[in-house]
Amino acid sequence: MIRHLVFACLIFMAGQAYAHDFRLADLRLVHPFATPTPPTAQVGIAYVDISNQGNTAARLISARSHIAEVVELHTMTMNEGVMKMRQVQQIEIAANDTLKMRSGGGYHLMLIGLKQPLKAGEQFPLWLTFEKQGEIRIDVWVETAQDGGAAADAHHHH
Ligand SMILES: [Cu+2]
Repeated sequence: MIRHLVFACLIFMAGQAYAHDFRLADLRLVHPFATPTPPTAQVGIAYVDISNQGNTAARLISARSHIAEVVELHTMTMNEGVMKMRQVQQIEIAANDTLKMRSGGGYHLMLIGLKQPLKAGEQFPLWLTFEKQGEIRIDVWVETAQDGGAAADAHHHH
């Protein structure tokens, strides 16, 4: 019971005071969002910008959420006009650098085996594990790629 209360307060404070970003050691996780899916979709995609304020590279090595059977780290590339997605074992963020995830290419988190559709305006928790920094829970907002990208960009400018 007490543990639940503490947890609820932390989420409340994070949501209220800092709009939408999360800290883990030298890492800042900025405005995680996922795009809405049609009712019968089996997969969804989440994005989160990761700022590494440390002096060594950081590595995201896994992700999970109750909302999907598995969450894979993916990259997407265009090859002769054809979009190609593949799983990667890790996503590296260089020292003192920011990795931005956006729709249309590059890294993203693939939610496979969605247990419910992602509806605009809702949120869900996602756990990220980093090689050295360990695990963190973040709250992912469901919104369009355009809104999510714009909101994430705005976080980097203050
Ligand atoms: Cu993918």
